[in-house]
Amino acid sequence: MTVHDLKHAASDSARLEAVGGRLSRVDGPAKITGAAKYAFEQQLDGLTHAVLVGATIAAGKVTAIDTRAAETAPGVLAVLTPDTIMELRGASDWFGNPPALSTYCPLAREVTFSGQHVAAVVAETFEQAVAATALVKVWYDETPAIVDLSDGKAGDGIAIDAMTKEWGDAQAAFAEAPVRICAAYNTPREFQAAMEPHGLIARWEGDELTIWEPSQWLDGMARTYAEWFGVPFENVRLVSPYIGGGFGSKALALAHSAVAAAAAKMLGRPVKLVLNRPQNFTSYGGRAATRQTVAIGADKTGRIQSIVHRGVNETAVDGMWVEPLGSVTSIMYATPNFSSKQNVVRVNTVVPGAKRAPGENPSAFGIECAIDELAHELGIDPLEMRLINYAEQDPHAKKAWSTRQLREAFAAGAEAFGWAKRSPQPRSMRDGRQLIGWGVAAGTYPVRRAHGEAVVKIMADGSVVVESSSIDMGQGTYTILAQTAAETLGVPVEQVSVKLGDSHFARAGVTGGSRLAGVMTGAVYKAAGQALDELIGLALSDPRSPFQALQANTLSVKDGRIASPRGEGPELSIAEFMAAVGRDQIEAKGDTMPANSTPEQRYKNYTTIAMALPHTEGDWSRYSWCAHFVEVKVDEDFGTVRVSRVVSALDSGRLYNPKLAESQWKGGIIMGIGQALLEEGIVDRRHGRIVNGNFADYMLPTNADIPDIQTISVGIPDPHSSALGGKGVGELAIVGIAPAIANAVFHATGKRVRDLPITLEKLI
Ligand code: MCN
Ligand code: MOS
Repeated sequence: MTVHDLKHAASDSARLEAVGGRLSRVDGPAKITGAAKYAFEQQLDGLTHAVLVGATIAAGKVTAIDTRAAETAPGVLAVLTPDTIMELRGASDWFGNPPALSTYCPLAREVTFSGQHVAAVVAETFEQAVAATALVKVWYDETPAIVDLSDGKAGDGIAIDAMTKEWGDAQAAFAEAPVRICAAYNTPREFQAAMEPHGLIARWEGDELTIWEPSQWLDGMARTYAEWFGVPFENVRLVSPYIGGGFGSKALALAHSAVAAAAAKMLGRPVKLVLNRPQNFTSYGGRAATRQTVAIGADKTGRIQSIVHRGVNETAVDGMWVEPLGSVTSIMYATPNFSSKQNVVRVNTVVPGAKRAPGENPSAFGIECAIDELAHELGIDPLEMRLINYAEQDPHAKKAWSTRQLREAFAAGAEAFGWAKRSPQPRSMRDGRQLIGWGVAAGTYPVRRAHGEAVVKIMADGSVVVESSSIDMGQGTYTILAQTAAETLGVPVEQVSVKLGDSHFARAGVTGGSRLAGVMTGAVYKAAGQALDELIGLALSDPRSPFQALQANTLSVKDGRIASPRGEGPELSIAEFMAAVGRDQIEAKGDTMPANSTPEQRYKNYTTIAMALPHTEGDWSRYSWCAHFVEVKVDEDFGTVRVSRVVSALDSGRLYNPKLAESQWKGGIIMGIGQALLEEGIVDRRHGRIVNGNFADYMLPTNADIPDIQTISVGIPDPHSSALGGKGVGELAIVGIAPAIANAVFHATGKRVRDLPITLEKLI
C-alpha cells in the first residue's frame, strides 16, 4: 500500500471484504492470465463459421443476388439470402410491446443503410467463409440516401411530444430578460467502440438453443431469441460470463444474432459469427448525432429567468431512437420559465442506440457550455454562476432531491483543483507557447431502479456461491456481489464465489442506465439474509445442532464461524456445523419484487424494461451528481489541445467499492475526453457510408492522451435510491466532461467551439 492508498482506506471501510472496502477485482486474475473464457473462445464440436455480406448502397432495393460461385467454393455449407434464410417470427420490443410484423427477416431486401446485412455465407472454416463472401454478387436499384442531419433532404423531422417539458412562459421571459445568450451545439455520430466485437456462437439441440454471446441483458435477449424461433423462454440459454466492454451496445439481440441462430438451426450444426471491426460500426447504432439550441435569459446578477431549448437527433429510416436532449437542461438549474422540445430526423443509418449516458451526455454539452457563455457575458465566474442558479429542488418534477451533494462537489473539486487561482480573462494564462485554460462543468445521471433476484448457497465446506444471470462487462459486479454476500453472511470474501452470465441462473434485468449495482447488491443482500436466517434457524432448532442446547434466540456468524453473540457455548466453523447437521447446502432465492407479484410480472420485470421504477417516484427525485474541473493546454501555433489535468468530485451516494467506483468514473472521464477531442463518425456524402469505421481512423484516446485524473467522492448514503444507499456510478462521469473541456478551451483561446470534437482546424 502506498501512502495515497492508506489515506483512502482511512475514509473507506476498513475491511476490504466489506461493502465499501477497496477490494481488487475478483475476476482480475482470470482475465490477466487468460483463464477467463469469452464468448467466441468456446470450442465446440462441428463448429461452422458464418460471415456477413453488407450492402454497398445506403438506400434502395436488392434486385438480385447471385450465390452460385459462392455455393461451390471450398468448404461452403450454405449461402443465406432473404430468399433462402428460414422465416423467423417478429419479436416484441424492449418494453414488451408486440411486433408490428408477424415475421422477421434479418437479411434485407430493402436497404436503408450502408453495410446492412443482405446475405451470409456459412463454411467449415472462417477463412473459407470470408473468401466465399467475395464471390456473392448483389445487384441493387439505388435511390438517393439522406446521409446525415445536414442533408438537404433531411427536413425538420418528427416532433416527439413526450420530450416536451414546459413551465412558465419561457419565450416571453427570454424576450424580456436583460441579459441573453443563444447558441447552437452539435455532437457527431459516435460509437461505443468496445474492444470485444459483437458476435455469437449459436447451437441447437432439438428445440433447445444455447447462445454464447457477450450480453448486457441475458434474460431480455433470451426472450427475443425465444420469440423469433417460437420456442419457450426456458429453452433458450444465453451464456456470457465475461464481456470485453459494451457501453450500451450489447443489450439487444440484433440482426446478425438472428442470422447466426437461424443458420445453426438450418444446418443442424453450431455456428460462430463475429462481426469484423467495420461491421461493428454499422450492425448496431452508436450515439446519434445531435443538434441543440440553448437560449438563456438572465437578470444582471446572473439569475436565470428563462431557458428555451430545442433539440434534434438523427434516427433511422426504419427505426426510432430518441436521445433525450432536454434531460439535463430541465433539472440542472433553477429557472421560473422553461421550454424544451425535440424532433428526430430520419437519415439512412442503422438505428442509433444507447452509448454511455444516452441523452444526459449530449444534453449536458448544450446546457453546460451555455451556462459558461452566460457567465462570460456577465463577467461572473462560471463556478459562481452555477451556485447562483443552484436548484434546491428538482425544477421539473418539483420534488425534493433524495440527496444532492453537488454544492459539496463544486467545493471539493474547486479546492483540489485550485480554481481560486484562475484568472478570469480568456487567453490570460499561458506557459510559453501553450495557452492554458481552466474550465468547469457539472454532470448528472438519474438513479434508475428495478427489481432483482439472486440465489445464495451456503455449501457443506463453508463456501458460499452467489448466482445471478446478471453480468460483469468490467464494472465490478463480481466483486461487489462477493463483498455484499461476505458481509451479510459474515464469511471471508475468499470463501465466496460469484457466478454470473448464465440465463439459467436467477433472473436479472438489463445492465443499463447504471442500475445493476444498486439492484443486485439489494437482491444479494436479501438472498444472503434469507440464507443466514435459515442457517441460524437450523443451528438453533435442529436436534443434531451443537447450539440447540443453548436455548438461545439468536447466533452470530463472523469470519465464517458460528457462535452465540455473548460468547457462550460452542463455536463452530460453517463447515463443521454443516457436517454436524448433515446438510449439503442451504440455498435461498431472494428477490426485491413485491411479495404478491405474479409469475407474469416477474417475467416482465426481467425480460423487458417496462417495470423499471421511475427515478421521480413518490416524494423524491433521485440523481447522481458531479463537477468536473479541467485544465487544457492549447498550442498557440498548431491549435492542438491537450487535457493536462482533471479533478472531478462526484456524488454517487454510498460506494460499494470505492476502488472500482473510481475506476468507473475515470473510465467515463477518459471516454469524455475522447468525445471532446477525437471521436467522430464521418459519413461519405456520395455513398452514405461510414468511412472511418475502424480503430485506425475512428480516433479514440490512448494513454498518451490522458493526464492524471483525480476523483473525489462526496456522496452520502441515499436510502431512497437503493437498498444499501448507493446511487449510479457507471455513466455519471461521462456527463459534463466534454463541456468542461470546451469551456477550458474557450478560456485558453477565447474561441468557442460548439461542434464536437474540438479539432485543431476549428481553432485556427
Ligand atoms: N459502484 C460502486 N458504488 C455504487 C455504484 C456502483 O462502487 N454506489 C461500482 C461497482 O463496482 C459497480 C460499478 O460501479 O460494479 C457500476 O455500477 P452501476 O453504476 O450500477 O452500473 P452497472 O453495473 O449497471 O453498469 C452499467 C454501466 C453502463 S449503463 C455502461 S453504458 C457502462 C458502465 O456501466 N459500460 C461499461 N461502465 C462500463 N465499464 C466497463 N468496463 N465496460 C463497459 O462496457
Ligand atoms: Mo448503458 S449506455 O445504459 O448500457
